[in-house]
Amino acid sequence: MPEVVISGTGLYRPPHVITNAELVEAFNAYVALQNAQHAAAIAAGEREPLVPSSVEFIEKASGIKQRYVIDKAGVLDPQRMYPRFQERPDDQLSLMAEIAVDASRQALAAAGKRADQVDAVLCSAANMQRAYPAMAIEIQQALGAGGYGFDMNVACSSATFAIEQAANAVRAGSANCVLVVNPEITSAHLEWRDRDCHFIFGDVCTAVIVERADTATSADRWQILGTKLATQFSNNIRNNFGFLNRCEDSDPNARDKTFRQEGRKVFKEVVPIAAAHIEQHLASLGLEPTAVRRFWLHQANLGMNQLVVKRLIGQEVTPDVAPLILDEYANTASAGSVIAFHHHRADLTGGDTGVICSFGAGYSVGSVVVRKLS
Ligand code: CO8
Repeated sequence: MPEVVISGTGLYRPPHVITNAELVEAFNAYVALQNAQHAAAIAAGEREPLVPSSVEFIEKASGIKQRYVIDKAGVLDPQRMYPRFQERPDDQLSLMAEIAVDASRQALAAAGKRADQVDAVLCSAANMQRAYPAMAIEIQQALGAGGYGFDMNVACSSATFAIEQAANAVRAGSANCVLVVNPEITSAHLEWRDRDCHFIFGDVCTAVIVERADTATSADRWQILGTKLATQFSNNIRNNFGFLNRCEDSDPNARDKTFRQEGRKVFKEVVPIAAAHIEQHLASLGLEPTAVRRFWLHQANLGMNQLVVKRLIGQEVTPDVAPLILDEYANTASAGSVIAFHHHRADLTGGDTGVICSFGAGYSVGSVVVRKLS
């Protein structure tokens, strides 16, 4: 079977930044409005008052300092508290495809590939903008790529799971060059009015070129030594939005129709699951965790990442070993570990080994062990 490499990555970063201070100001204005509107019910004990958020809590609990978003005004409007996007006609490129095309063109340029050399497009993300036609097929057409395309969703593990599908397609000979693209418009699934999670997510899109090693011309090639995927059902991160909602006569704005989680439980459960997964994957390749030069991990929580890597290498974790992009981008669902790989690999040299690893709702864990080729 042919060797497979990652030969280029791309990153679309939205134009707007929301700092924690801006976010908390808008959230607290929303809280004041709601409490004033429901003052009588609160005074009568029929309703709990909403409680303000704080910058200090957000930074201490998560490590997030800001996030990028496609629309800022809608999110920060205390009368609205979610992004405002304009519906597009069917003959116009859709929003997810637009940001995907941007990131994909960058990845193609980095890999030194033309779009017509791509023979599979996997659009893999935590949310899809519509049921069909597949986003991947629209992206394929917009780029001028050949072959086939399909959509995948494994929540925050969408990128790593897609990289395995891409590597398998190349190994099996059904494709020579695969584009994996992860448009994550998480601002649209986040409940910005919920104090427990309003700070968590940001928008972004990443793209990765996976191809045969013997056709790759990029100077920056990363051999895929192995991939390992695992899932285990949990309701601790859940979103009930779906196409049956209308038939169930459920409220489309009900709390369960956007992202919700039991954050504490997730934190406790993810650390042992992710650490054991990576350790087993490395062992299957004959590698010790201490031999890994860099861990590009899912970016959901600073403390969670430090604990995962500390379990693996048995010592305090520096940004050189496990770089953080969460402070700047927040949680970008499946794109987080790819952003870390995109920004923090240029200093590695031939022979260096690294692990790209995601953990997400499902639960799902996906790891990709790579080695820099010289
Ligand atoms: N401002 C001020 N105070 C607040 C706020 C706020 N915005 N929100 C909560 N508080 C208060 C609470 O009221 C509480 O007060 P008290 O102690 O008096 O009751 C106190 O702060 C502590 O609240 P929590 O216990 O909810 O806060 P945590 O310290 O647990 O932090 C986090 C919340 C940041 C969400 C944290 O639990 C976390 O990051 N958990 C990990 C889960 C995660 O990262 N989720 C992100 C999205 S899902 C995802 O990306 C996948 C993750 C991994 C999946 C697992 C696969 C195996």
